[in-house]
Amino acid sequence: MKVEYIVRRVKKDKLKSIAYKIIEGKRLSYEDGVSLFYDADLAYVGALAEYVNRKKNGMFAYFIVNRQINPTNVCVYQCNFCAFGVTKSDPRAYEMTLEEVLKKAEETYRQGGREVHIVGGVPPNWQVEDYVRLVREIKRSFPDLVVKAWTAIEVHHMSKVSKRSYEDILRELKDAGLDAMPGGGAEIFSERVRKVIAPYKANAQEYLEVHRTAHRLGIPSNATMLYGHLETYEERVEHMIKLRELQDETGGFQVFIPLAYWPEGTRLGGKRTSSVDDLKTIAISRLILDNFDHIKAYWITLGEKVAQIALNFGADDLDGTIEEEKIVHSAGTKSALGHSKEKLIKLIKDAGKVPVERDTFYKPVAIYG
Ligand code: V47
Repeated sequence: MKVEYIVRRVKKDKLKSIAYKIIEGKRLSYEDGVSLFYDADLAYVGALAEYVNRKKNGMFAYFIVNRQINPTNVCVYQCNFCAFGVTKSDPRAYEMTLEEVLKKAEETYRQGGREVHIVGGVPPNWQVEDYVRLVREIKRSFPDLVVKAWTAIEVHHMSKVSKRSYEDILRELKDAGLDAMPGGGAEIFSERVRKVIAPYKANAQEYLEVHRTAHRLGIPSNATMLYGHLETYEERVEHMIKLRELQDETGGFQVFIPLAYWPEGTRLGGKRTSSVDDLKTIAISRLILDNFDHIKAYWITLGEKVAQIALNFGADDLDGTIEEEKIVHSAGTKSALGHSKEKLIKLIKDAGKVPVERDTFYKPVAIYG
């Protein structure tokens, strides 16, 4: 269905004018984004988002053969939305040895994986050298594996405990073999909400400053937004616009990943997001973030079926095979793990898209036409 046909059918002038802006390639304002959340239905934002996505990515939808490694769940920050991080004395606390981490990296490499995504808690006793050593040893053992590691939260923490600048720390990590940074830790930038859900860790400005510094040093990174807890639609749009502003400045973000909140076992509690909210949030992010090439439908939080549908609502990437994931599984998701490459290819094909196996930097390594 042509997007112009969909625009003609919509009754509200405001929504019509937003659609014309999109067709003319003009940037949406904060008010436009808020209006899409409140006034537009899913089919409308979905059609517009898919129009934009196809202009950017054609019929391609991406995935990567990768593995997540969560080296420890011990965390000083104890965010209220998180069911993964525990204190050192908690009976659930664990810390992997370097050998255990390397064994996981080896498995990934042997299975044809291209990336290890390292994300975990922030333990009280870790020094900068502990974070650097992990990167250096993985890279030394498996030079071909891309190391996507440590969020802005960890980098800010390292800076705090060592009294060194973000730049200094990121340079050392890069020299050790850090190739890219994941987007975790953004949560929601609104100070009002952050005070309640994540009162102790890096704030919005600090998160953005770490990414700004990484981009300046040639370390590409990803961006996330945790939604579906206490934030308003206005705060979601404000979050996206802050990312869009930084992207205008640096161009260093590779992909935006909306993360649906899972409440089980968290201190914050609450309800799960609806699939309509998930798809609308993905679609609206595609429309607001005009300077991001990619939007990820993270199947761990969305579930495979919604992630698959999202590929027709503005998303063009499914993340990857992942193998292991503890953060959202601690909070209740039942997404099965250890998906084969073939399973992801089938999910994408059944969504009517052309599967592209990519590397961390969205360079295609195989097209399954
Ligand atoms: O920052 C924590 C989220 C993030 C919950 O960069 C939760 O490619 C839902 O950032 N319900 C870490 N989400 C994971 C992450 C990520 C994942 C996949 C790909 C990339 C990438 C990054 O997980 C945290 C937080 O926002 N999280 N608890 C929860 N209860």
